[in-house]
Amino acid sequence: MSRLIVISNRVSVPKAAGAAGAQGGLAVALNSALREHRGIWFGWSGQETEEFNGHLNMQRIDDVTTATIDLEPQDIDEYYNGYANRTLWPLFHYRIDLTEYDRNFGEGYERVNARFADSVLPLIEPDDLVWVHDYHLLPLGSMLRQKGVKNRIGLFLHTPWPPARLLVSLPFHERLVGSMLEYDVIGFQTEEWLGSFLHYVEKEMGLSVNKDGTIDYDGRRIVARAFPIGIDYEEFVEGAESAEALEAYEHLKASVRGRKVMIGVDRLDYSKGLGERFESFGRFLGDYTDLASKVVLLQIAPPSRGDVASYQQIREDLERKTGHINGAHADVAFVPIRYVNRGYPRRQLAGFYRAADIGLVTPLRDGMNLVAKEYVAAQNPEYPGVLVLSQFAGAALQLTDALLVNPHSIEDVSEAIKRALDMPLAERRSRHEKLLASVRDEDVVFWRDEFVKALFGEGTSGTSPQKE
Ligand code: GDG
Repeated sequence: MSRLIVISNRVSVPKAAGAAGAQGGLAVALNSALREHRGIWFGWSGQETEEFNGHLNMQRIDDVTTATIDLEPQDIDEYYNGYANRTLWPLFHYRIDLTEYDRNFGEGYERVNARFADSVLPLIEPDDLVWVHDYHLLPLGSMLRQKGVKNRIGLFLHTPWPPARLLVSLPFHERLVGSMLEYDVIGFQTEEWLGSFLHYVEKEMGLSVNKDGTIDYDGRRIVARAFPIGIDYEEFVEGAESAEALEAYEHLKASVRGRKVMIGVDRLDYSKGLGERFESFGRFLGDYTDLASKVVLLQIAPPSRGDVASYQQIREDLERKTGHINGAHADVAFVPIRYVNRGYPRRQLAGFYRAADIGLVTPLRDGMNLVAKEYVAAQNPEYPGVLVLSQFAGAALQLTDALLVNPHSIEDVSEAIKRALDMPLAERRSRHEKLLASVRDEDVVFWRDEFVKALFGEGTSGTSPQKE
């Protein structure tokens, strides 16, 4: 069996056996694949060093090896806070108004990608499969090729891929996308993002796409495909039934004293549509004043990327909106929005999801959105809650039995809340059953195995002759 080399911006160091529940689903899935393949996970340690030295910090836990490097402050500024989070992230989430183009960011991005390539190079053996993750590392495959790596290399993009008309606003977009054609497999979350990528490739690069979605380029065949990511279903359901989850469930239920609970769980990010969600909830409270004291919105929003100005702004904006809505609709013994800027252990989170009558997942744009799937998995199938889901989340293409909404329309979301509250139990059950089947069958293990199979070259028409 080939070894697997996973490369991502950050490495989630596996916990010792028995403590796996403390990790996110993606880390669990990748770690188990790495264990099966005796693999290595390479990336940035998250630490700063005064001057880059390429020193590899290797750790081995069970059969998984992690290898990390430290980056210097300029790298972190230009590559991570800069090009990744101030240029590509907003652009890929259709926010060209927030997209910053700075030559130093672009240079820093290429420099750090080259540093990643140099550092990981000595770890790659001839039969290894190399799996690169996300928008931080788009040119990494081509840099590895330049250094003579002939292995199969794949990329999975966790974010959306923007329409060509938006992407062309990025200076040197041809260079960035051109570099991606050195991968053997390019994976997207959904057919929609895949379609936008293929459209760009045809229109801007003049390449032809075969009927099966493959692209012939420079004597090689590139597989571009959708691989919708899922959650670690088994782990999540087990967590939702744990003592910690039950305690969290009861704690929340007791605190709301019979009110209906709506829950939102999101990194504090402008792509998640939190401001619009709060406004919609405010509209609901205003339109249905008789229900206003009977509902509560619990919004868990751990801060992220606090070094970037647009993230500081969204934080201020949400604090203002929360204050405004609570000021208008609270009573002496009741506050409609509980807005919490911190994270909770996964099992507690599962208990909160289970206690919520409505899951509000309303991003303006999202590659997939795992919270929607976690909410479904955490429900009691006898008395399931209702998922209200943005049509602009990748998950909406699979979770078609949710109440799909336009998150920009506060009327639409407000009415969906009303519909969810009124939904008869039989309809809740039948919708939940179908949602659950999708979440269970297309879980993270399925996603990972499908990608690794494609990377291995299984099930693809035509071989990928290795480049000399
Ligand atoms: C990117 C893409 C894609 C959140 N708060 C807490 C907590 N979380 C966990 C959730 C969930 C994860 O973080 C968030 O995943 P999402 O998928 O919702 O969103 P992104 O972070 O933007 O992820 C996205 C994903 O990559 C995977 O490909 O789906 O589209 O943007 O698992 O539960 N976890 C804990 N405490 C919290 O308070 N423990």
